[in-house]
Amino acid sequence: MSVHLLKSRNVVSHFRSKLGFLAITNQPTCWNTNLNHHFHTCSRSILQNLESPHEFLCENRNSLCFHRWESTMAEKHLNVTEHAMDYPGGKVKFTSDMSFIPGSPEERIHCYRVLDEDGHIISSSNFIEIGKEVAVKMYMHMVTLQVMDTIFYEAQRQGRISFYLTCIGEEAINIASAAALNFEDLVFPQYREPGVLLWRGFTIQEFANQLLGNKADYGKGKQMPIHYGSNKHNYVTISSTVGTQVPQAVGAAYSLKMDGKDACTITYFGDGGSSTADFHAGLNFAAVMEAPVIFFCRNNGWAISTPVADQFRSDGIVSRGQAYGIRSIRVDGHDAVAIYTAVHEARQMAIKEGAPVLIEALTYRAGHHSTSDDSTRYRSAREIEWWRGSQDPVSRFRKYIERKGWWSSEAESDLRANTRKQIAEAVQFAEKTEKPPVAAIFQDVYDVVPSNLREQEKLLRETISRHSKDYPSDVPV
Ligand SMILES: Cc1ncc(C[n+]2csc(CCOP(=O)(O)OP(=O)(O)O)c2C)c(N)n1
Ligand SMILES: [Mg+2]
Repeated sequence: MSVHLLKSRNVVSHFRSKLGFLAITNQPTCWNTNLNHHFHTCSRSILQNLESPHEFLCENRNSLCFHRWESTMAEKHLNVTEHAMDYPGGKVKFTSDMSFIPGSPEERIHCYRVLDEDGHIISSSNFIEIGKEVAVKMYMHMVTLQVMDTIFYEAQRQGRISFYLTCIGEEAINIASAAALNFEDLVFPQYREPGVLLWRGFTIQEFANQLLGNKADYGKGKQMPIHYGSNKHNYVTISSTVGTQVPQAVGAAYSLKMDGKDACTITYFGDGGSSTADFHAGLNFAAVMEAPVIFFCRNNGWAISTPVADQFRSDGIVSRGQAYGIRSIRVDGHDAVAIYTAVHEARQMAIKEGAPVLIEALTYRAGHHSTSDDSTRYRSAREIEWWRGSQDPVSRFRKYIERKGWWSSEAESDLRANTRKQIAEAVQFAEKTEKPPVAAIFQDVYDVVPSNLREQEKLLRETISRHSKDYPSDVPV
C-alpha cells in the first residue's frame, strides 16, 4: 500500500507541474472507493490525454471525482472573464460594490410547520400523511414518555433515584423523529431523547433498571441515571460530556456508507451541544466526507441556565448548515407531523445522496434542566407555564388524531392509568432487584483488567472492610 501511495504521489506531482492540478489528492471518494483500481484508471487516462488537457478535464469530471475542485491555473487561463475567476473551491464573481455581508439576515429563517396550535392541518402544507396505526402508536408513546417523566421525577424527589431529567415539551421531537427512522439507523443521543429508545422497544422495566443501577442494568450501575444505551436497539450509550456524540455519529455514518449499508446515523444535541467544538468539527467533517448523518438539534432555548442569546449571535443553529455546505431545515419542535416529515425526507436524502442533513427543531425546555436545577432562579414561572400550556406538543397531536376519529377520552384515561401502574410497578421491581457486585465496577471496560484498576479494586475492598457499617448493605461485596 505504501509503495503504491508513493508511486501515486509521484504521478500527481508530475501532473501538478504540467497542469496546476491540485485537486486529485484531496478528493475523498477517489481514495476510499477502490483506491488501487480507480487511481490507476485515472492516472492512465490522464497520461494518454496530456496532449489536450482541457478537453480531457471537461469530459472526465466524474471519473476523476471532480466535484468542487478544479485546476486553478488551467481554468484561470482558459475561462477567466472580466467578472469572475476560478479560485480553489470554485468560480467567484467580482463586484465593485464595497459592502460587507450582514451577520444575520433581515428576516429569521422560517420554521416548517404542518399542524397549527389547535391541531389543524395548515392549508397548503406539504407533508407526509401518517396512517392511523403509526399515528396512534406515536401518540401512545408520547403519553408514555410524559407519564415516565412524572413518575421517575417523583421517585427522584422521594430519594429513590439519585438523579433524573425530563423531556417535557420535547415529546414530539423524541417520538416523531424516531418514528421516521429505520431500526438499522444508528442513534447517537445527547440525554433528552429517551423517547427514541422507547419507540424502538426498550421496556419500561429496562428504563427503571438503569435508573436504579441494579444488576439488570446493561451498564451494571457504572453510569449515572438517564445515561441509557442498548446495543440491541442501535442506541449508543449516552455520555455526559456534551457534544462528543456529534463527531462519533459522523464517523459511524461514513463507515455505513463505505459498507454500502442502506442506513444512516442520527445524532441529537441541544443548543448547548451546538456551542461545543465537536459540533463544528463534526459538521465540517460530514460535509467534506459526505457522510449520511442527520444532525438533529433540539434548540430549546437554554443550556442549563445559559440562554441562547449568551451562546451565539447567529440565527439559531439552522443558519450554520449552509456555512458548512449542509442542507438544513428549521422545524416546529411541537409539531409531530412536521418533525416526522422532515426526518423522513432527511433520511432519504442522507442515504440516497450520501450526504449530511441538519435539522433544527425550535422548542422550549419546559422542565428544569435536571433534578439538580431550579430553573425559576433564572427564568419566570409564567414563561414556563405558557410553554407548558398552549404549546404542549402532546395535546396538539391528540387534537389532530381525535379529529380524525382515531382517539377518544376513554382511550386516553385507560392509557394513562395503565401506564402509571406499569411504571410504578417497574420502579418497585427495580428497587427490589439486587445491585451489581462491587467487582462489576472494574469489569466490561477492558478485555483484561489493567494493573491500576486491580490496585484500585484492592484499595476499595480494604476501605469497605474498614468501614463496613458506612457501606450500603444492598451492594454485594
Ligand atoms: C463538554 C461539557 N461542557 C459542559 C457540561 C455541563 N453541562 C451538562 S448539560 C449542559 C447543558 C447542555 O445544554 P443543551 O445542549 O442545550 O441541552 P439541553 O439540556 O438544553 O437539552 C451543560 C453545560 C458537560 N456535561 N460537558
Ligand atoms: Mg438546550
